[in-house]
Amino acid sequence: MHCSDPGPRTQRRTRREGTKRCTGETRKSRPSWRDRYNFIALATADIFVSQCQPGLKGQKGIMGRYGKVGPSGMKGVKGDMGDPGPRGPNGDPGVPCECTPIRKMIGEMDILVAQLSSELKFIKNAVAGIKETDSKIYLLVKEEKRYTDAEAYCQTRGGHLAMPKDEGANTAIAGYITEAGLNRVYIGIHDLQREGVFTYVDLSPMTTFSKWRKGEPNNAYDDEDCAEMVASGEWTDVACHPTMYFVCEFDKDSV
Ligand SMILES: [Ca+2]
Ligand SMILES: [Ca+2]
Repeated sequence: MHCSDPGPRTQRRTRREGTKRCTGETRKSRPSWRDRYNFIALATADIFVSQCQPGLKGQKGIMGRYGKVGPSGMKGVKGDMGDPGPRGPNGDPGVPCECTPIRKMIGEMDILVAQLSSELKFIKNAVAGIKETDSKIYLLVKEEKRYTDAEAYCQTRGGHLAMPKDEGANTAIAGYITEAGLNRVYIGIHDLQREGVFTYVDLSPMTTFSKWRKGEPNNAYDDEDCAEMVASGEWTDVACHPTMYFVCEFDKDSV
Protein backbone atom coordinates (compact mmCIF):
# COMPACT_ATOMS: atom_id res chain seq x y z
CA MET A 1 0.00 0.00 0.00
CA HIS A 2 1.37 3.36 -0.78
CA CYS A 3 -0.30 5.78 1.36
CA SER A 4 1.18 9.10 0.73
CA ASP A 5 1.43 11.58 3.52
CA PRO A 6 -1.77 13.44 3.40
CA GLY A 7 -0.20 16.53 5.03
CA PRO A 8 -1.86 18.68 7.50
CA ARG A 9 -4.59 19.58 5.05
CA THR A 10 -5.54 16.03 4.41
CA GLN A 11 -5.37 15.21 8.09
CA ARG A 12 -8.50 17.24 8.48
CA ARG A 13 -10.30 14.95 6.17
CA THR A 14 -12.49 12.37 7.68
CA ARG A 15 -11.06 9.31 9.10
CA ARG A 16 -13.29 7.34 6.81
CA GLU A 17 -11.96 8.93 3.75
CA GLY A 18 -8.41 8.47 4.90
CA THR A 19 -9.11 4.86 5.55
CA LYS A 20 -10.53 4.48 2.15
CA ARG A 21 -7.56 6.04 0.49
CA CYS A 22 -5.11 4.07 2.49
CA THR A 23 -6.93 0.79 2.27
CA GLY A 24 -8.80 0.92 -0.91
CA GLU A 25 -6.29 -0.07 -3.46
CA THR A 26 -9.16 -0.99 -5.65
CA ARG A 27 -10.25 2.47 -5.97
CA LYS A 28 -8.97 4.82 -8.58
CA SER A 29 -6.92 7.79 -7.27
CA ARG A 30 -8.98 10.28 -9.17
CA PRO A 31 -11.04 12.32 -6.63
CA SER A 32 -14.70 12.70 -7.04
CA TRP A 33 -16.42 16.02 -7.51
CA ARG A 34 -17.48 15.80 -3.97
CA ASP A 35 -13.96 15.36 -2.76
CA ARG A 36 -12.85 18.23 -4.94
CA TYR A 37 -15.55 20.35 -3.48
CA ASN A 38 -14.62 19.42 0.05
CA PHE A 39 -10.99 20.01 -0.71
CA ILE A 40 -11.68 23.46 -2.10
CA ALA A 41 -13.98 24.23 0.77
CA LEU A 42 -11.41 23.19 3.31
CA ALA A 43 -8.67 25.12 1.54
CA THR A 44 -10.86 28.18 1.37
CA ALA A 45 -11.66 27.81 5.06
CA ASP A 46 -7.94 27.62 5.83
CA ILE A 47 -7.30 30.76 3.86
CA PHE A 48 -10.22 32.46 5.53
CA VAL A 49 -9.07 31.39 8.95
CA SER A 50 -5.55 32.52 8.23
CA GLN A 51 -6.79 35.87 6.94
CA CYS A 52 -9.15 36.46 9.88
CA GLN A 53 -6.41 36.19 12.45
CA PRO A 54 -6.22 39.50 14.43
CA GLY A 55 -3.35 41.62 13.17
CA LEU A 56 -1.03 43.87 15.11
CA LYS A 57 -2.53 46.84 16.83
CA GLY A 58 -2.40 49.85 14.58
CA GLN A 59 -1.02 53.27 15.45
CA LYS A 60 -3.22 55.87 17.09
CA GLY A 61 -4.93 58.06 14.54
CA ILE A 62 -4.71 61.87 14.39
CA MET A 63 -7.16 63.94 16.43
CA GLY A 64 -10.45 64.59 14.72
CA ARG A 65 -11.95 68.00 14.04
CA TYR A 66 -13.45 70.05 16.85
CA GLY A 67 -17.15 69.66 17.23
CA LYS A 68 -19.74 72.48 17.13
CA VAL A 69 -19.83 74.97 19.99
CA GLY A 70 -22.35 73.97 22.57
CA PRO A 71 -24.97 76.28 24.16
CA SER A 72 -23.89 78.84 26.78
CA GLY A 73 -23.90 77.70 30.32
CA MET A 74 -25.87 79.35 33.13
CA LYS A 75 -24.53 82.54 34.69
CA GLY A 76 -22.42 81.81 37.69
CA VAL A 77 -22.94 83.23 41.17
CA LYS A 78 -21.20 86.55 41.81
CA GLY A 79 -18.06 86.09 43.81
CA ASP A 80 -17.09 87.90 47.00
CA MET A 81 -15.44 91.31 46.80
CA GLY A 82 -11.71 91.09 46.68
CA ASP A 83 -9.35 92.71 49.15
CA PRO A 84 -8.66 96.44 48.63
CA GLY A 85 -5.60 97.12 46.58
CA PRO A 86 -2.63 99.13 47.79
CA ARG A 87 -2.87 102.91 47.84
CA GLY A 88 -1.72 104.51 44.64
CA PRO A 89 0.94 107.22 44.39
CA ASN A 90 0.05 110.87 44.92
CA GLY A 91 -1.00 112.70 41.78
CA ASP A 92 0.82 115.59 40.17
CA PRO A 93 0.07 119.04 41.60
CA GLY A 94 -2.79 120.75 39.78
CA VAL A 95 -2.56 123.82 37.61
CA PRO A 96 -3.32 127.05 39.53
CA CYS A 97 -6.84 128.23 38.82
CA GLU A 98 -7.02 131.16 36.44
CA CYS A 99 -10.11 132.38 38.20
CA THR A 100 -9.45 136.08 38.45
CA PRO A 101 -10.38 136.88 34.83
CA ILE A 102 -13.45 134.68 35.12
CA ARG A 103 -14.57 136.36 38.35
CA LYS A 104 -14.02 139.73 36.71
CA MET A 105 -16.08 138.64 33.72
CA ILE A 106 -18.87 137.39 35.97
CA GLY A 107 -18.84 140.66 37.88
CA GLU A 108 -19.10 142.62 34.64
CA MET A 109 -21.98 140.41 33.53
CA ASP A 110 -23.77 141.02 36.82
CA ILE A 111 -23.41 144.74 36.28
CA LEU A 112 -24.68 144.38 32.73
CA VAL A 113 -27.70 142.39 33.91
CA ALA A 114 -28.45 145.05 36.51
CA GLN A 115 -28.23 147.74 33.82
CA LEU A 116 -30.52 145.80 31.53
CA SER A 117 -33.02 145.33 34.34
CA SER A 118 -32.93 149.06 34.97
CA GLU A 119 -33.37 149.77 31.27
CA LEU A 120 -36.33 147.43 31.18
CA LYS A 121 -38.00 149.32 33.99
CA PHE A 122 -37.26 152.55 32.16
CA ILE A 123 -38.85 151.24 28.99
CA LYS A 124 -41.89 150.05 30.92
CA ASN A 125 -42.25 153.52 32.35
CA ALA A 126 -41.89 155.03 28.92
CA VAL A 127 -44.48 152.68 27.47
CA ALA A 128 -46.80 153.62 30.32
CA GLY A 129 -46.87 157.17 28.99
CA ILE A 130 -44.63 160.16 28.44
CA LYS A 131 -45.29 163.83 28.12
CA GLU A 132 -43.68 166.02 25.55
CA THR A 133 -43.42 169.55 24.35
CA ASP A 134 -42.03 170.81 21.08
CA SER A 135 -38.46 170.29 22.20
CA LYS A 136 -38.60 168.04 25.27
CA ILE A 137 -39.82 164.66 26.36
CA TYR A 138 -40.69 164.17 30.02
CA LEU A 139 -40.76 160.87 31.79
CA LEU A 140 -42.24 160.35 35.23
CA VAL A 141 -40.15 157.73 37.04
CA LYS A 142 -42.08 155.97 39.75
CA GLU A 143 -39.04 154.86 41.67
CA GLU A 144 -38.31 156.64 44.93
CA LYS A 145 -34.78 158.01 44.91
CA ARG A 146 -32.76 160.70 46.61
CA TYR A 147 -32.18 163.85 44.56
CA THR A 148 -28.63 163.02 43.47
CA ASP A 149 -29.59 159.42 42.68
CA ALA A 150 -32.58 160.60 40.68
CA GLU A 151 -30.36 162.95 38.63
CA ALA A 152 -27.86 160.13 38.08
CA TYR A 153 -30.70 157.93 36.87
CA CYS A 154 -31.78 160.51 34.32
CA GLN A 155 -28.21 161.19 33.19
CA THR A 156 -27.60 157.48 32.63
CA ARG A 157 -30.35 157.63 30.06
CA GLY A 158 -29.08 160.76 28.41
CA GLY A 159 -31.22 163.32 30.22
CA HIS A 160 -31.55 165.33 33.43
CA LEU A 161 -34.13 165.91 36.06
CA ALA A 162 -36.86 168.04 34.54
CA MET A 163 -35.87 171.69 34.18
CA PRO A 164 -38.98 173.74 33.45
CA LYS A 165 -37.70 176.90 31.77
CA ASP A 166 -41.00 178.30 30.54
CA GLU A 167 -44.68 178.14 31.34
CA GLY A 168 -45.41 175.54 28.69
CA ALA A 169 -42.86 173.08 30.05
CA ASN A 170 -43.97 173.72 33.62
CA THR A 171 -47.61 173.09 32.72
CA ALA A 172 -46.74 169.86 30.93
CA ILE A 173 -44.86 168.53 33.93
CA ALA A 174 -47.56 169.61 36.38
CA GLY A 175 -50.20 167.86 34.26
CA TYR A 176 -48.11 164.75 34.33
CA ILE A 177 -47.98 164.80 38.14
CA THR A 178 -51.71 165.41 38.44
CA GLU A 179 -52.65 162.66 36.02
CA ALA A 180 -50.45 160.25 37.95
CA GLY A 181 -52.30 161.14 41.15
CA LEU A 182 -49.11 162.34 42.82
CA ASN A 183 -48.53 165.30 45.15
CA ARG A 184 -44.89 166.07 44.49
CA VAL A 185 -41.79 165.01 42.50
CA TYR A 186 -38.17 166.09 42.36
CA ILE A 187 -37.30 168.47 39.55
CA GLY A 188 -33.88 169.61 38.41
CA ILE A 189 -33.44 172.78 40.45
CA HIS A 190 -31.06 173.25 43.43
CA ASP A 191 -28.78 175.65 45.26
CA LEU A 192 -26.15 173.07 46.12
CA GLN A 193 -23.39 175.20 44.58
CA ARG A 194 -24.19 178.36 46.49
CA GLU A 195 -26.82 178.76 49.17
CA GLY A 196 -29.73 180.86 48.04
CA VAL A 197 -28.67 180.93 44.40
CA PHE A 198 -30.81 178.34 42.59
CA THR A 199 -29.76 176.99 39.24
CA TYR A 200 -30.95 174.22 37.01
CA VAL A 201 -29.33 170.88 37.54
CA ASP A 202 -27.27 171.33 34.37
CA LEU A 203 -25.94 174.48 36.11
CA SER A 204 -27.72 176.75 33.64
CA PRO A 205 -28.94 179.91 35.47
CA MET A 206 -32.54 180.69 36.24
CA THR A 207 -33.11 183.94 34.39
CA THR A 208 -36.62 184.90 33.43
CA PHE A 209 -38.85 182.07 34.56
CA SER A 210 -39.60 180.66 38.04
CA LYS A 211 -42.62 179.12 39.75
CA TRP A 212 -41.85 179.29 43.46
CA ARG A 213 -44.75 178.87 45.81
CA LYS A 214 -45.37 181.83 48.01
CA GLY A 215 -42.87 181.90 50.87
CA GLU A 216 -40.45 179.64 49.02
CA PRO A 217 -37.60 179.02 48.79
CA ASN A 218 -37.13 179.38 52.52
CA ASN A 219 -34.26 176.95 53.19
CA ALA A 220 -36.17 175.56 56.17
CA TYR A 221 -34.00 174.15 58.94
CA ASP A 222 -31.10 175.39 56.88
CA ASP A 223 -31.35 172.11 55.01
CA GLU A 224 -33.28 172.73 51.81
CA ASP A 225 -31.03 172.80 48.76
CA CYS A 226 -33.17 170.85 46.28
CA ALA A 227 -36.59 171.46 44.72
CA GLU A 228 -39.82 169.63 44.14
CA MET A 229 -42.84 170.45 42.02
CA VAL A 230 -46.30 169.95 43.52
CA ALA A 231 -49.40 169.02 41.57
CA SER A 232 -50.36 172.66 41.07
CA GLY A 233 -47.06 173.24 39.22
CA GLU A 234 -45.54 175.35 42.00
CA TRP A 235 -42.02 174.82 43.31
CA THR A 236 -40.75 174.36 46.84
CA ASP A 237 -37.22 174.05 48.11
CA VAL A 238 -36.81 170.82 50.09
CA ALA A 239 -34.09 168.65 51.61
CA CYS A 240 -32.18 166.52 49.13
CA HIS A 241 -31.99 163.27 51.08
CA PRO A 242 -35.62 162.12 51.24
CA THR A 243 -36.58 159.70 48.51
CA MET A 244 -39.45 160.43 46.15
CA TYR A 245 -40.58 159.99 42.56
CA PHE A 246 -39.07 162.30 39.96
CA VAL A 247 -39.40 163.47 36.39
CA CYS A 248 -36.63 163.18 33.79
CA GLU A 249 -36.43 165.29 30.64
CA PHE A 250 -34.76 164.45 27.36
CA ASP A 251 -34.04 166.65 24.37
CA LYS A 252 -36.00 165.43 21.41
CA ASP A 253 -32.93 165.88 19.26
CA SER A 254 -30.98 163.38 21.32
CA VAL A 255 -33.69 160.75 21.67
CA1 LIG B 1 -30.89 176.13 50.28
CA1 LIG C 1 -38.78 175.21 51.56
